[in-house]
Amino acid sequence: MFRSLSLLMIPILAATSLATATPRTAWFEDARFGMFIHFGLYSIPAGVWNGKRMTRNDYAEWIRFQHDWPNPGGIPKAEYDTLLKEFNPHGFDPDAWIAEAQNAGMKYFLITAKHHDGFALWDSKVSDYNVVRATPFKRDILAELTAACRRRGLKVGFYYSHWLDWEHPGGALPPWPEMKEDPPLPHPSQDAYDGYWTGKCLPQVKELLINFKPDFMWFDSWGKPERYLTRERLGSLIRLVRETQPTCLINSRVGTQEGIDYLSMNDNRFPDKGFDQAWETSGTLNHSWGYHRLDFDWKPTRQLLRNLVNNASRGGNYQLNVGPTGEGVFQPAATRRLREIGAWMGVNGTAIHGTRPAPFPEPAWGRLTVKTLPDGGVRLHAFVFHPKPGMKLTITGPNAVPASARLIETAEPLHTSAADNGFEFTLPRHVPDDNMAVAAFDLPTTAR
Ligand code: FHN
Repeated sequence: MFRSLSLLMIPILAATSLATATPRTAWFEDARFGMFIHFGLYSIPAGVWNGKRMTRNDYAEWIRFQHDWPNPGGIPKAEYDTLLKEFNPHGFDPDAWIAEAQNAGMKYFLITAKHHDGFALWDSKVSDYNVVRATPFKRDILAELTAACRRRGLKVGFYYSHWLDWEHPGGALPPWPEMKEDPPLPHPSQDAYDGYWTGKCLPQVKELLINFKPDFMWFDSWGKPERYLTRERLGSLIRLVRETQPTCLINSRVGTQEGIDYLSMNDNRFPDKGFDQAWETSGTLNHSWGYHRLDFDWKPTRQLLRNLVNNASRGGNYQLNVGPTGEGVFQPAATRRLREIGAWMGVNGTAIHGTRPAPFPEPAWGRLTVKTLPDGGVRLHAFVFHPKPGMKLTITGPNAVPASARLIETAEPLHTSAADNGFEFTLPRHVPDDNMAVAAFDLPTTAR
């Protein structure tokens, strides 16, 4: 029994609001897990051009710019644009993509509406450089995917490369404008960049907001983008989103932390502490974001699950990326991982979705989350890394022994007892998974 109702409830309820669940970001924080998709013209060459593997960061979606690096400009535009005629992903099935996301336990879906190469995946009236007007495929990929998300109850968001656009002469920035290249790479003038900003970027973002009413936008910049992403330009972009689609969330990679809704970590970076606002990590299944035919560097499912648990326990989301092939299908290695995660989430997702970080010290043996139950009770979850039968573990912080304790997967009850500044629990003789065991502890009704 808890020594004091108020002592227990205060820290736990404080924790549930700690992650600043404002009305706008509440769904995002409850969701915790989403799918990221990189798909575009670059999915066809898939990291290889004229039989030669791309150089530098080996991200397939960068092939236009950095193939044969440091040759400035990479693949000439006219040559790259031959991909337009080839873009015809017969295997694209929006419902199949969204079903994979949903079955993996993902609650939202994010796709590259336009990546750095400037190619748009919707029927843009602003630029003909898009899937409907410039390719034989002619289908509005974003419209179809948005409809599939709405049908299945997933939130939808768009990646939009606002900073770089290699198709528009004014937006064709080298990747890191502050970098000194030898010879120096050409930079557009501020006037030329304005041509891109007001002639393509802002009107295309407006189109996305009006046509699809996205739940969130994921803008992309890094390093020191302020030479082009000035306060004034960023102000115009953020205002546009707020005025056109007030519920739409904006991430920090827009280029500022002012006036945004959630922080985006650097790619594949999983911080060891949370933040006092909503945040996420976008991560890859292998190395490249876009489909790369020579990328065999697949991460094991247990590592992906660990990333998810680490972030959730620290109040963060995880956006796991898939790079569909030029045919528009997921690679078997991606599908297997998504389904393994889905099997795990089908059992343990309750300890991830709708949770907040526990207000207790993070144990060395694993991670904790809490959630408020519909009847007002509070449930604490413990993720035990590398569990061993009979292990005795302590959770420091709660001032009482829980009313009930069990492994989520098997419902096997766990023995608990009071310990200094917390309680101790014992894993059973049979642990169902030697990577991670997930336990749930209910607070006694008398504590409500
Ligand atoms: O340059 C991009 C990269 O291609 C990819 O889209 C990632 C996803 O976070 N963002 C940029 C690099 O940080």
